Parts: sequence; C-alpha cells; structure tokens
Amino acid sequence: MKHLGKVFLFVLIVAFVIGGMAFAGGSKEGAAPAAAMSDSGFPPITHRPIVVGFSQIGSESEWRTADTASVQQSLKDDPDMQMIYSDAQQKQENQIAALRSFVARKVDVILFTALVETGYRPVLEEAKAAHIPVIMIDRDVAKEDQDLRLTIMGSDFIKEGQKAATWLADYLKKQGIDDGKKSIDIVELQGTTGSAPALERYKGFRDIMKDHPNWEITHSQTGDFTSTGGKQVMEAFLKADRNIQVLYAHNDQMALGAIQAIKEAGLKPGKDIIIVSIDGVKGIFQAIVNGESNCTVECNPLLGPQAVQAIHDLADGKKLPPRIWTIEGVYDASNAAAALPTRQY
Ligand code: GYE
Repeated sequence: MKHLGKVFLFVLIVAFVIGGMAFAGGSKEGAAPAAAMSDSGFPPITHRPIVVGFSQIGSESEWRTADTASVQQSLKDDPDMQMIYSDAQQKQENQIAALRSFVARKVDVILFTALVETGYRPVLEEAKAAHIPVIMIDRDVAKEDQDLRLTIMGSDFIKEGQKAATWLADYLKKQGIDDGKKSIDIVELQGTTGSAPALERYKGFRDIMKDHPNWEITHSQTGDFTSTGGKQVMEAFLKADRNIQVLYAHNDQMALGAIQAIKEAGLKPGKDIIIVSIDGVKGIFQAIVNGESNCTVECNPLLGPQAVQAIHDLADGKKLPPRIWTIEGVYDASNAAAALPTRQY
C-alpha cells in the first residue's frame, strides 16, 4: 500500500509538471500574435516600396534647407523608399492637415518635425489608431505626447545652449572682460516660440548662467529663426540698450541678420558686441573668419542617412533606440577657417 501511495504521488507530480509545462506553453501560444510584431511594437514591413510621409516645417533658415535636402535625397536614393513630402510653411494647421492626409493614405511610416512642441496629440492618436509608426526628426513634441511617437533623432538642444554659454564664459575670461563682479550685458534672440530648440537652447544657456551671477540677459525676444526676424529684433534691442556686450542667438540665421543691424548702428559685430550662435552654417563660418562673429555651436542638419537607416531597421523588425543623437562640435576663430572648406551646409 505504501508503495502504491508513492507511485500515486509520483504520478501526481508528473501530471502537475506536464500540466504546468502545457500551461506555460499555452500562455506562450496565447502571446503568439504579439510575436508577429517587431520589438518596436509594429509589424515588420515586408512590401516595397516603403511609403514614407515626411512632414517638414518650412524653409526658414539655411539649416532647414540643408536638412530638407538631406532627408529628401536620402529617401530618393534608396530604391526601397517612396516619399510623400509636405512643407507646412511654418503653419501648425498645415502640418496637422499633412499628418492627417498621411494617415488617410495609409503610409507605412511618418517622419515628422514638429514646428512647436504642443498641439499634435489628436492627430498623433489618429496615426496610432491606424498603426502607423511616427519617427520624429530634429524637433520633438512635448514630453506628455512622446508616448505617441516611436523615437526622435537629432540634436541635444539643451547641451547646445550649455555649450554656447560655456564657450562665452571661457572667452570673456580669456579676454579679461569678465572679472566675475561687473555685470555682463547680454541680449538673446530666441527661436520660434514654443519650438523644442527655442525652449531648450533658452534653458541650456541659463543652466550655465547659474555659475555667473553677474551675467544679465537684459533683452530676450523671438526672431523666429529667420535673418529678417534677427535683424528687426536686434535693431529694437540696440535702440533700447547701447551697452550690449554679448548677443546670444538661438540660430546662426538670426545672428547673420543681427550682424547687419549692428553694422547699420555703426558698431562692429564680433568686437563691440560678442556674438555666439548655434547651427554652424557656412555664412556664420565666413563671418567668424572675417572677425564679424565669434562662435557657433554645431547643430548638424544632415539627418537623411540616419532617418533612412532607422526606417530600414524598423521595417526589418528591429527595436529602435528611444533617442538617436547627432554628434557635434563648437567652432570659433581658432578652428573655423580650417573647417570651412569641409563644411557641407
Ligand atoms: O537651429 C534653425 C532652424 O530645429 C534645430 O531650426 C532646428 C532649428 C535650427 O530654423 O536654424
């Protein structure tokens, strides 16, 4: 009897183990439809061409022109890709309409540069409901909407603002202009209000300012990332304040406009007013070489190749990293001339 009891117990255990395995197997099978999804949560794209809707914001700067050309060219050069392009001409409503049309046309992937950070949630929800992956390029949406996009590729705008201020601190010290006590009078040309680069370049610069309590931003206004905007706002700054020592511009294009305004006011840009800006376009390199500007923090617009790579990875079912950074440098009178011939934008 004792023996029989043991056999019974053994049979019971085996039954449990097998049952458990079957249960585990069953639960795996239950997840089988998800296995058809790639790690990014979208099914691999097997057909060709892969139709990509690219929603660009406009053509406000040399930087933007280089960015658009890079993305368009990379998509055109790849026989697997077919692009539908839309230029929002700096209007959010145009951009929302374009995104909506991409959803209606059932594109495979949306490439999206957000003019400003907020206001896209409803249309992004429509893309999600249609199972269309959204890849941000250059400008991201606000944190609270980032759950609706797959990844963002582009620059670290906070770091750019920090680099600009760090370069300035170093330069003012080397030139014997900043003794840490006397106030340093800075004006700021902001980018498009509510855009990621304007918000973050604003913040990054101020992060470093915390270490320089004598620095003061006496005027700060948007020039909308354009040279006309930069010129007009700088004219107003110069009328209001004749003691400006430094101009911090969120992009080179506005700095180039401001240089004109400074000259027309009878002052020497780069000397009477120190200028630090962001992007690294050829025009500002030339201005630095000519002694009319002082520093540019590089922001690389040539995002096409990495955009196409990301789309291929997505199509192959690979998981895209949540953030794809661009590697960038800082240029001033010490290295601008040597780099100028190799600049591609
Ligand atoms: O700095 C500016 C352009 O979003 C990073 O937009 C981009 C910015 C760039 O207009 O020149």
